[in-house]
Amino acid sequence: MSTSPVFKNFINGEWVDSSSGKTFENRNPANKSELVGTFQDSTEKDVEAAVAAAREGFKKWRLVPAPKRAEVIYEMGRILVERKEQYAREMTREMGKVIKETRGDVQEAIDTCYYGAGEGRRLFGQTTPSELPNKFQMCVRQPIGVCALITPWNFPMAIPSWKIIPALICGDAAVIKPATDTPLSTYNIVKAAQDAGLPPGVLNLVTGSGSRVGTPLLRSKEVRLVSFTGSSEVGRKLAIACAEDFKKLSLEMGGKNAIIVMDDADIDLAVDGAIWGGFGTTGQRCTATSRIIAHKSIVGEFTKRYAARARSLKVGNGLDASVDVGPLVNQSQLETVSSYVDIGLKEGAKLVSGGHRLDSGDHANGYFYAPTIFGEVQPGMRIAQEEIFGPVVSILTAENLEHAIELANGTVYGLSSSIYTHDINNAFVAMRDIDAGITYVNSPTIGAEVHLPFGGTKQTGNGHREGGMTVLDIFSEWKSIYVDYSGRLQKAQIDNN
Ligand code: UN1
Repeated sequence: MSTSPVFKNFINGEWVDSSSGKTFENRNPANKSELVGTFQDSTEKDVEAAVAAAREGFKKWRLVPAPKRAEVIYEMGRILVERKEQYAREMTREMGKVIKETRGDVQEAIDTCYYGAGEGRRLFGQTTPSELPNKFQMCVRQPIGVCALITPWNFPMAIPSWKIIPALICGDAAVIKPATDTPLSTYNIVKAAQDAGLPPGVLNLVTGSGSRVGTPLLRSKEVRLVSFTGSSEVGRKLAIACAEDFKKLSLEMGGKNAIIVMDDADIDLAVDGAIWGGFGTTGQRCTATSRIIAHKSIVGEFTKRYAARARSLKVGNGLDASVDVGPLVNQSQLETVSSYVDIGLKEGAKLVSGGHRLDSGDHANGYFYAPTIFGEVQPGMRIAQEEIFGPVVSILTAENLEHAIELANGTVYGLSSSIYTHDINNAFVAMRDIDAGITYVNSPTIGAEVHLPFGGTKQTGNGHREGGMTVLDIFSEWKSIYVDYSGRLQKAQIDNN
C-alpha cells in the first residue's frame, strides 16, 4: 500500500490530533517498506485532556442502567462481526501474525463483547440475613471511576477488549494506551464503540510512547485503576508507581509455559500441540509453549518428530493463507530472539531445528526467524528460565511425573501449563500440583476461552484474573449496604455486650 492514512486520538467523542503536532509510523513487520499508517505521538497534555473527558464521561455513564450499557456492547460485537475480515487483515499488516490468527483475535473481542454484555443483566451481588430484626443487608458492585488501560501488541484487539468491555459494563470510564506497534487494531475497536453509540468521554484513546503517554496516564491523580498486560519489567515499574497513590492495579505479565509429555502420551498429538503452542503467533503469546518436559523414555522419539515438523513450517507474510508462521513484531524482538539462541548455544544446549534468521528472498524485508528447538536443555539454563517471546522452544527431560511437575514449577512464572497423558491419575495430579493459573490436559498451553478466568501465579501477575466472572472484581468495588427498618437505634451485636 502506498497511501498512508493518518489516525487520530479519540478524546471526548472526537477524533483529534495530538497537541505535539507529531506523529509516528506503523510499519508492516513482514515488509518494512509498507507503511500501515501514521499515528499521534501524544504527550502529557493529551493524556490530561483524555482523563478529564473520562472523568466527565464517568459521571453520566455510571448512572446508565447496566442492561442499557450492555446494549451498546452488543452493538459493538455486531459491528465487529461485520468488520471482522477488514480488521483481521489490518491486524496482520500491523503486527504480522497469520490471517487465521488475526481473525481469531477479532473473534475473541467479539466473544468478549457478547459475554460481557450478558453481564449487564447479572452483575450479581448478595443479600444476607442480618443478626438484628427488621434489618436488610446486601452487597452490590459499584464502578470504580477512571481506568487506565495499557495494552500489548501480541493480541492487539482481544486484550484491549478484555479490559474495555468489563470496564464499560461495570460503569467505569477509560483511557486506553495501546502498544506503539499496534495502534490500528485498538483504533478499530474504539471506532466500533463509537459507532455503537457509546457516549462521549466514556472511552478515550491516546497513542504514543510509554514514557510520554503511559507514565503520565498511570500517575494521573484522577485515575483509580491501572490494568496492564505486558512485560514483567514494565509491570514492576507500574506496581511501584501505583503503590504511591494506592491505585488498584491489575497485572498480567510473563510466562515460561511448559507442556509435560508423559511416557503414555499420544506422541503425535503432543507434537501437534507443541507445534501450535510453540510456534503459533510466532511464539509471541504470554501463554506460548516455551518448554517441553518430556519423559526420559520418549524424549528421543518426541524430539525427532517435533524437529521434523518444525522444519516443515512455512514462515512468511501472514496474509498468504499458506503461511504457518509470521514474522516477529519488530527489530528489537528479532534481536532478543537471536541473542537467546546465542545464549542457548553457549550454555551447551543442542540445537535440533532452526536457530537462524530468514533474511533472503521473500524474507528480505521483514523480521523473520526460523522455528527453533533446543534439546538437552538443563533446568538452570537461561533459555529454560527466561521468557523469550519468540519461536524458541526448549526440551527438558524428566525422570517421572513428580520430577516433571517440579521442573514445570521451577521458574518465577506461573501462567499456563499442560500435560499430555492417557493416565487419568497423572492428569489429576498435574491439575492439582502444577503451580499456574491455567492447566490444559491433552492440549497445548494456548487457547483460553473468554468466559473462564485468565491470569497466572507467582511473577506472572498480582493475583487478579481477567476473563470470566473474575474480571468484574478488577473493574468494580464491592459496597455493603445495611438498611434498618425498625425505626429505632439498633446496635450491632458487637456493640451490644
Ligand atoms: C496471550 O497469551 O498473550 O489463551 C493471550 C490464548 C488466547 C489469549 C492469549 N485466548 O491463547
